[in-house]
Amino acid sequence: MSRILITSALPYINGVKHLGNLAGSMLPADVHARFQRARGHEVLYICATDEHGTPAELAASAAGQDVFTYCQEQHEAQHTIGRAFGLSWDWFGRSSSPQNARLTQHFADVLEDRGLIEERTDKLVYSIDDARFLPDRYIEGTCPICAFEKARGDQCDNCNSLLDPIDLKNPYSVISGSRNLEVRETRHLYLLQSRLQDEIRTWVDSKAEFPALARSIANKHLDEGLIDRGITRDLAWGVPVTRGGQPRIGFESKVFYVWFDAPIEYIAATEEWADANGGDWRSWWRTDEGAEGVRYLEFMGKDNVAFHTVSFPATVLGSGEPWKTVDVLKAFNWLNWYGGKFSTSEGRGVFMDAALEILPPDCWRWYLTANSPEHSDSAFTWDQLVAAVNRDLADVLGNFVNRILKFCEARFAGVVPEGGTPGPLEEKLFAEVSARIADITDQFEAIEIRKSAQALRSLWVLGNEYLQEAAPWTAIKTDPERAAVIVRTAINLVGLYARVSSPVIPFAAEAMALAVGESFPPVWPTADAGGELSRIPAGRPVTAPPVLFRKIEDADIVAWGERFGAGD
Ligand code: B3M
Ligand code: ZN
Repeated sequence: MSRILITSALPYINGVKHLGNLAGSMLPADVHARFQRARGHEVLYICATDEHGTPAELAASAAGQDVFTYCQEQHEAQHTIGRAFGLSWDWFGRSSSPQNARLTQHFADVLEDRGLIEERTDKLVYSIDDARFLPDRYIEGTCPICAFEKARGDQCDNCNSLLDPIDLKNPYSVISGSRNLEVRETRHLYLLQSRLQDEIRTWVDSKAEFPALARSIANKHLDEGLIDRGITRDLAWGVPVTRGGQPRIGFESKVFYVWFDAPIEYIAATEEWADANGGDWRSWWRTDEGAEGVRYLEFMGKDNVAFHTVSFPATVLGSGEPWKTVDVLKAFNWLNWYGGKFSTSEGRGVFMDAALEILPPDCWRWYLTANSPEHSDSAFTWDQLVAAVNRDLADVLGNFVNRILKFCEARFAGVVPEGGTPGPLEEKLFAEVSARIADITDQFEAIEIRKSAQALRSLWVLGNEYLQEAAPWTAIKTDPERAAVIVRTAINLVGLYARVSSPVIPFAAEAMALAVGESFPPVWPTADAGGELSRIPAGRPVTAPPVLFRKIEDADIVAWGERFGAGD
């Protein structure tokens, strides 16, 4: 048994996440966590809301709430909806926790003690009417290059030039529209990443299991040369800047930058979990206190990779302390929405709460796994969703389960029949199922998301093929013992399906397990199908579950298309 630590990128606090966020971090992390638990490993799956920064402040004020109340409510909402999707977090924390504040301040202290943090003076745009410094994205004005009037502080969307906000002409605050702006000097802390260049490269090179996408993103930044990074901001909402436990002089109205404290929350959320459950968080994170043997996997979208292969390692390696670092970094591409992107700010696409209003969680989990934006972007389409639900889940899996259990109820009084011995058809089935179990296990182990789904589907298909060939409805008339073997074997297949499908469709898997009297959550099968398909003994009562998967109707698609504005 190994100890496996899993984290998925922390969803930002500003509202319920869309399906792209789910597909590219939390769902595949959950699938892997469920798989490894079934394998008998000790798994800790940690996630949290990422709560600091200007967008949270602005979202709160747009909602007419103070930022504490806003974050509290949004955290609860994300927690509830994640659970409804079956996300089996061992802890879903908050980056605004006291644990994270302490740990973030600790890292800053240690980094400064080691000469890796220094104070510098920046010139930033200050809005007198808003009484605050404006981050780049909250300043707009006329592009000094092409005269476009709505250029953003960091980039012009018209001519694509990268800009410095102090070069904009006629700048105004995006927050209030005020043009009453001036450039002011302000002091900030810089993490001297340039000094960690070699150490980080050696670290990246040592990570044999990093996939190509993660490695190439890391190397691109390293080849360009790491730049020192401002880790504080002129903001009220965040981790206060301290030195040795006291407010840092001159930094009373500043906080740490959200991307400095957010990854530290992976560790702090584990501490939150330990504080709530009496666990030992240090044995998961300190290699001098037991974390040496931990295998740590991170799941995230590709836009987060640089932060996890350069910035966060700079914090952790720079501390010189024995922290556990990531072994496997699984990065995802985008799930696109009808030619564009899912967008939180523009409310485009299907969001997690709305998704559950129209279909049960397993339908989404299956669809987003089978069509995972894994090795390239993938496009959401209603047609693919219909195919995934109606064909794979309803016609292939649901139909098989229902057919065999209904037959058992009708012809064997709902009791697994005894008698007979497996014949050539069963031997053939065992051989095929053995190969499929081995393949499914390999794909889950390798975190090949789409291939895991394909492998599962091809195992499901075997059930219908077997029933078609074995034809128990004919055998029952001429050879009841033969019919008994077939029904017993097929019911065992239902039990096996419940086990191997449980990482992806946990709700249906539990219903299947219950229907055939098996325990849940399950134990992963061996690849010895002969053994695995004779676990459920003759004499056990079984019941056909209520419809496992309802089919999507044409009328549903019309209604959903209108509701979500898809296709136009
Ligand atoms: N919150 C993802 C985002 O909002 C970011 C991930 C943090 S992981 C430490 O795009
Ligand atoms: Zn321009």
